[in-house]
Amino acid sequence: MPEPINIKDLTTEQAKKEIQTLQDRLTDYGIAYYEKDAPLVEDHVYDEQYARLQALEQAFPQFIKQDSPTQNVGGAQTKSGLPKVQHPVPMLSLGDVFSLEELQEWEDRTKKALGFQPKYNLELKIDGLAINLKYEQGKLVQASTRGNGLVGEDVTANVMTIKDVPKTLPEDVTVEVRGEIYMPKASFAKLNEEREAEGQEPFANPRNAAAGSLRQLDARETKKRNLSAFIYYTAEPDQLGVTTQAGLLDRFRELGLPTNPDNRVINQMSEVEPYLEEYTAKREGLPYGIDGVVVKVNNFDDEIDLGNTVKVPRWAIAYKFPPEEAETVVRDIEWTVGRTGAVTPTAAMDAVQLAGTTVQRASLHNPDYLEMKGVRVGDTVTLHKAGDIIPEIGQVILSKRPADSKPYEIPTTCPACGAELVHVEGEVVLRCMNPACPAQIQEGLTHFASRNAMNIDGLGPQIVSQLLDKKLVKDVASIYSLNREELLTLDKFKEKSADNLLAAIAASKDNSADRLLFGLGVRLVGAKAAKTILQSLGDLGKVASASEEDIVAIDGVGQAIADSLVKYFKEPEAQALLAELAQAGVNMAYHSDQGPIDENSFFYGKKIVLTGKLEVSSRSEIAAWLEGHGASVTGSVSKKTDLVIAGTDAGSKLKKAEELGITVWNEQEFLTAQGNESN
Ligand code: 3B8
Repeated sequence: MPEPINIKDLTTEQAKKEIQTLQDRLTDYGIAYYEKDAPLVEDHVYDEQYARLQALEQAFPQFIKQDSPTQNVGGAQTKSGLPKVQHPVPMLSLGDVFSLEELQEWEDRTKKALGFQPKYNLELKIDGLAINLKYEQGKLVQASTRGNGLVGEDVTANVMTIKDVPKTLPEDVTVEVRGEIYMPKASFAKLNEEREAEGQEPFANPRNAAAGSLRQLDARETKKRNLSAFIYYTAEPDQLGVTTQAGLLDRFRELGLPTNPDNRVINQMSEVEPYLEEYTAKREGLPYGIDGVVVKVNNFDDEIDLGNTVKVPRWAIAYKFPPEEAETVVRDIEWTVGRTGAVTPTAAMDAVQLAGTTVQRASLHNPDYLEMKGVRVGDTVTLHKAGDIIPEIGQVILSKRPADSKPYEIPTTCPACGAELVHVEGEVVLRCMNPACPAQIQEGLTHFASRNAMNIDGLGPQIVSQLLDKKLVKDVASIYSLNREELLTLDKFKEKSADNLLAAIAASKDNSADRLLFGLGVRLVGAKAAKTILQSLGDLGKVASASEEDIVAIDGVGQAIADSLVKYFKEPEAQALLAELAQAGVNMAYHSDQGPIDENSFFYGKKIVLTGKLEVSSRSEIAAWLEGHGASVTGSVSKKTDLVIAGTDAGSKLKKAEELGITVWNEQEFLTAQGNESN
C-alpha cells in the first residue's frame, strides 16, 4: 500500500475519493468477516484502514454516509436464520489503541474528565466473540450475540451446550451479564485439522471459529466444537451488590460464572507496562488466544461519571498487541497431494523465530490464495501467526524482490503421478483425479492406520512408504494379508517390531466399524460423522447399501455427506474393497469403544427414563452418554426409576413420574449435570 497522504494535505476532491473507497472496501471486509465468518484481510489491516477512515471523516464530515462502516455500532450486520434479539442496553464494543502513547492520551482524557487519578482494573483481552447471558431467578433463559449492538441473534440453544456456562446459578439472581465466548487453542487446531482433512476451508483464527460454531442452526454442531467462555461485565452491578470491576469479577466467581483469572487492579498507568510485558511473554503458553489487554476504571462510580459515547465506553479501552511479525525468504513452493487428491501449496522458507516457535513452512492453501498473495520463489515476505497459532504469510515486500524474479507458475500436472490437475467447479482446490496416484494411496493408507481411524500403532508414513515401494501393499485391505517375512524386509525391522506391527494390525480388526468408515477416507466423512452414521445404521454393509434418503434421515448428517457416501459406495472398487476387508475378518458392526465407566459419576447405577422432545441432543445420544456413565436407560417409569429427563411435550411418562414422586429434570437441568461430569 502507498504511504497515506497526510490528511491536512489532501484536497477536498482527494479526500472524498479516499473516503468513498474506504467506505466501500471496509463494508466488503465487514460482510466477509461478520456474515461469512471468512475475513478477507488480517485484523490489523482492517483496524488501520478503519482508523484512517475515521480520521478522514472527522476532517471531512460532509462525506460521512449513513451506511458508512463507522456509523453503526460494531459495524456488523446479522446473518439470517437465527432469531433476532433486541438489546435493551446496547452492547457496545471497546475503543482501541495500538501504542503506549495512545493509551497515555486516553488516560489523560480520563483523568481530566474525572478530576483525579482513578484506579484501573486490567484484564486480558480474549480473542472471542461477545455474548449476552440473561439469568432470571438464577436460571439461564437467553443467550444472544452482539450483532450490530442493538440487535443480536438468539443463540440460547447453542450456548446451553457450552460446559463452562452455568445453566443455573447457586442464587436466585436476575441479571444480564456479558462476556466472551472463545475456542481454546487446542480445539481450534483440532477443528482446522479436521476441516482441512475433509476438504473444507480452515477458520482464519479462533474468533472466527468461535463465531462460526456459535451461530450454527443446529446446536449439536456447536456442542462438538468445544467452546468456552469468560464473563466480565454487567450493566446492572446493583443486582449483584458490587461497586468495582474487580469486585464484580469476584462476585462472578462466587456465582460459578467463568472468569479469566488474570485481572489485576492498579493505582496508576505506569503499572500497565509490566502487565503488558508479563502477558506478552505468557501469551504463547495460554490455552486461549488473547489479542491485547483491556484497561477499565475500577470504580463503578467513575464508570458512570465517564459514561459511553454512541459506539464505545469512555471508561474502558483495549490496548491491542502489535501483530508479531518476522521477515523471511521463500525458497520454494511445494505442492502436496492429500488423500482426497487435493493438491495444496506450501511455502518453504528460511527458518525464523516467530512468537516463540521456529517457523519454516506456511500453507498457501490453494491457487487463488497464492495468487492473491502474489508470492514468488525468492521473495522476502512478512510472517505472522493467525489466531496466535498458525504461521501465515502477510505480504510480499516488493522492494526486496530480486531483479530476476519471475511470476510463479501454478502447476498443471500432479507432482506425484503426472496426471492433469483439475479445477473442479465450485471448489477452490486443484485436484488430482487419478485414483491410482501413489501420493493419494500413500496418504490414504497412512490415514487408515492413524489414531482416530483404525489406530494401527507402528504403521506411520515411513513404513507405509516402504510397503508401497516394495509393492507389499496396494490398498487398505492388503494390510491384512501382510506376513512376518514380508515385514522383515523393511529397513531396521527385527522380529520384535514385525510381531508388534502384526499384533496391532490384528487388533484393529475388532475396531468399531465407525473407525473403519472414517479410515476409508470418504470425502466429508469425518470421525464424528462416521460415528453418528454407524450408531444409527449399526453396520457398514448397511451404510454401503443405504440410499441418500436413508442417510439424510439420520440426525446430524447433511446432504453433502449423504451424496459423498452414496457416490463412494456406488463404485465397484469400493464394494470390492469392502468385501475384501470383510473376508480378512475386519469387523463391520458398530460397538461403543469407550473406556471404563466412572463409578463416581452421579449417573452411575441409576435407572433413567427419557421422554418428550429434546432440543440439544437426540434421545439416542443422551441414552448412549448415560449408559457410558453407568446408568441404565429404560422405557417405562416405575417405582424403581431414579430419574426422568423430560423434554417438551412430555406425556404420560411425565405424569406417572409426578404421581410416583420421582425426580424429573428438564433438558437444561440434565445439560447442567452433564456439564458437571468430568467427561
Ligand atoms: C464494555 C466493557 C465492551 C467490552 C467491555 O476479553 C464494553 O469489556 C468488551 F462495551 O468488549 N475481549 C474484556 C473483553 C471485551 C470487553 C470487555 N472486557 N475483557 C475481552
